[in-house]
Amino acid sequence: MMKAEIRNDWTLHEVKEIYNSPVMELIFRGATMHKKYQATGEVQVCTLLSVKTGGCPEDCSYCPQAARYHTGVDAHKLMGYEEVIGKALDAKNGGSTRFCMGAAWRNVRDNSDFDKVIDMVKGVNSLGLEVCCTLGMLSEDQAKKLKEAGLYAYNHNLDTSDEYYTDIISTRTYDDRLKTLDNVEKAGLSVCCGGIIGMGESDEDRIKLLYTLATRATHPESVPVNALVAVKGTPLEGREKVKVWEMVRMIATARILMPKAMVRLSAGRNEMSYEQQALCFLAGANSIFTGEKLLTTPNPDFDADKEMFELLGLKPRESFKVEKEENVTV
Ligand code: SAM
Ligand code: DTB
Ligand code: SF4
Repeated sequence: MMKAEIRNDWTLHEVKEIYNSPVMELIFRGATMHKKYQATGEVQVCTLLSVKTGGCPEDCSYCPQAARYHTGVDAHKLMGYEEVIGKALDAKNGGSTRFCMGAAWRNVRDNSDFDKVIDMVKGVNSLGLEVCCTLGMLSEDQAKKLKEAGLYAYNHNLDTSDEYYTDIISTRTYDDRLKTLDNVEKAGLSVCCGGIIGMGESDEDRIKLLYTLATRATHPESVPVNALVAVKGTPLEGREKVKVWEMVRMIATARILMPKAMVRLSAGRNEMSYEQQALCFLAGANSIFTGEKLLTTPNPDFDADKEMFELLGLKPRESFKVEKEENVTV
């Protein structure tokens, strides 16, 4: 009997075998799954905005926004409503369908800043954009409030394996992270959860991260794969640049394990040629961040991405596509 392809019972051994297969074979398999479960040639275009930058109390070794590292990122208080809506409109006019607001917070607190974020979510939602937030840890009640305000997805990355996590962050645990993901799910929000490669982790750590994501009761709706942006002043400054083959391996494995997820080629694109990005799309990536900045670091500019889309024959995916498909009655 044919094995089902949407599975939550992957074994670590199976994930390892897929991840370690010869890279051409892996790309072919990722591309095959992509063609079967996704509209090839369609790429989800998302834009990030850091609504609260820097001054974060956490010690994530990769992060330029941690207050304890001297990275030259200025700390700002929460942006105002009008400015955020203006940026969201710019993103929409630039062809983006998902707008993700990030805050350099350890966790959400029930204060006036949260009320302001709730208003921002309402405002961005009313523009017809899929709204996403990444605000740190969240209670179930807070997740529900965001959902009621019109939030579509919540980004909360596991970043790496459970074992390697303690080498990267000491101010919170992997279980804290998992708890927030559960709260997000309970509120009926889409989960966006992925990781970073290039932090000194082993292949085993990468495999374990993918295994953890793919064996959740429900696969994340989107899986960002970030290449470390090694920022000066962070403990990970000077790390060697991630090779395209490592990105391809992560992306193709994610596509094979979680065929229906949006696999996002996230941080690191600024350092990649069109050819390298094309390989990632072929392997199964179907989402990117556009706009000249990620949260604090540079991203390819609008014209470069436009040129790449034209060259590769890619077109932007429409917003709320899954829901539209679910609502179609034949
Ligand atoms: N403070 C919230 C949190 O940590 O969940 C939200 C913002 S945080 C900057 C969002 C994600 O960005 C992190 O989980 C991490 O995966 C990613 N990130 C941060 N700095 C990065 C870097 N230098 N390179 C690649 N990804 C990075
Ligand atoms: C994700 O996985 N990558 C984005 C988004 N989710 C929030 C953030 C990347 C941040 C890269 C470093 C910076 O620009 O500060
Ligand atoms: Fe703070 Fe998030 Fe950066 Fe960690 S990744 S230091 S929690 S902003």
